Amino acid sequence: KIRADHEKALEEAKEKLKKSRDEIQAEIQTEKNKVVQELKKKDSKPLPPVPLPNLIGINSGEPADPDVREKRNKVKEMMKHAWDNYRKYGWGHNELKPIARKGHSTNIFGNSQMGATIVDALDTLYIMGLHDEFREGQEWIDKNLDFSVNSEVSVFEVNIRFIGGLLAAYYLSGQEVFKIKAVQLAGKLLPAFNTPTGIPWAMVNLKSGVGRNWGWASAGSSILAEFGTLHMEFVHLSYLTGDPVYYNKVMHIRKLLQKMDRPNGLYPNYLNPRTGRWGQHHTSVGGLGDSFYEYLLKAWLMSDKMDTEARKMYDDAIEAIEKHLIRKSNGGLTFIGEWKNGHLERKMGHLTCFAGGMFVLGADGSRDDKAGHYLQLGAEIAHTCHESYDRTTLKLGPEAFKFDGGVEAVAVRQNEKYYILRPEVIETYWYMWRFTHDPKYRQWGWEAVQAIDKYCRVSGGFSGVKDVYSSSPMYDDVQQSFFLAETLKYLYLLFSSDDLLPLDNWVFNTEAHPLPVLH
Ligand code: DMJ
Repeated sequence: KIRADHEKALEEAKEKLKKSRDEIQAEIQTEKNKVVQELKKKDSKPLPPVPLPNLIGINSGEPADPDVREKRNKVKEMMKHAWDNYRKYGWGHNELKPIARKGHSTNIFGNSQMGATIVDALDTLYIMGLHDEFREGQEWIDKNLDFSVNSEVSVFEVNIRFIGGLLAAYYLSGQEVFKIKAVQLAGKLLPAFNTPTGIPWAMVNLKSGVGRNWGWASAGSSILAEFGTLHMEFVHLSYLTGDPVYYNKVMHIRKLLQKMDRPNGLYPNYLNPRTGRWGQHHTSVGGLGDSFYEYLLKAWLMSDKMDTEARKMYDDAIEAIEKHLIRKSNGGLTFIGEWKNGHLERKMGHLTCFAGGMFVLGADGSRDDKAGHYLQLGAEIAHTCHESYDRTTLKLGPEAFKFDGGVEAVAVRQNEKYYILRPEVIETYWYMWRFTHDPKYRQWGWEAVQAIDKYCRVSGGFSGVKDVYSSSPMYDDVQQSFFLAETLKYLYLLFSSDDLLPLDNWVFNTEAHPLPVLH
């Protein structure tokens, strides 16, 4: 039998070799397509229908004032410039190099072309009424976005940009493909939770499901802002699928955190997923900590204020932060420093500037009825962050700035002087605008539009700059996907009327993807 099989295989091989190279390749391609089609059929089983939440204000926002309308149109034009150039030079790649005019990627997206910019930009395109562009993105996602790839990605980044982006696109457009892709992708992230404690790894291989942590994180730890920024998307996944698995994963993290002692009431940024112990005692409202606090507040808001456990955790955390991390500089600027092993570092990151918006968003419903206090705190942070922009040559904010030794809201180290098209300061302007309607926030937002357009715009898109204090800055040649997802969206909302995505009905994830309140 063995000999017979062998002979048969040889015959087949001989037959094949008679064919031309092109014929053989065509046959291989047909076989591949068949496999892909089979997989698609298997994966795109329709999900059980659930009633859609109240989707209010997805097609509104036209401002009455012609001057504001003009500004809003300018932001839309910038979005078009960023998208068209990505479309032309980076299509399907994760991001764009606007000067080299080719695709760009970083290790957070793994080694695969997952079209991060397309997924991140979809909802911004939708609310701006760029429907042809939205459809192009949808088509690419339908045909090309495939998660069965041997690629190690960041669980946090994929969650906030891809799952958040797909869910928002689904809610806004009602197109099933986005929901199906979000659920498929979430399934690929679940193995990251297979750790002794249930605290997920920072990275997971989408194909093998093997997870691990960043080499640089304290003693093999997972990062607070990463495992603590899954809640909103995972609750929506359970809602849309009727499968509690996602909800259970994030609630398990919350329960575990609730049981742990916190030094001075503060959450350290590092937690070891094997031992369940804190790593280095470093607390930050900027990088490594930021969106954990944001998601506690937003879990409460997204639950129509029913999740009072999340609100309590938020209130406790913010009180400790105010006590230990928030100070006033000699010049009267309120800043949020970083806590490192019992010592306050008087430095604030651009990332930390989102907290102004968070404070004002959390003012209503605050403990001891301190709404006025949090509104004021939000305004003070917005002012400080505006100063960090205003004290530069380009009127764009540095990555980090100090309040030490006579320095106020200014970057000192060369490697902290860059601006990479980040959104946080503009995000805070927008929240402050929505809650106060003080015209200075639109004024500050407009200053940022002009500076970005003047110094970051190049013919191939938008680029970050390496030194905001230099009058002839060098470009970093990266158009970050969050520029389209967040920076331009917040600017557009800032110059829209409040009936576009009203905050009573929508909660924005940390990548500015709006998810509806689940009443
Ligand atoms: C975004 O990807 C998200 O806002 C994240 O929470 C931290 N910051 C970047 C953009 O600066």
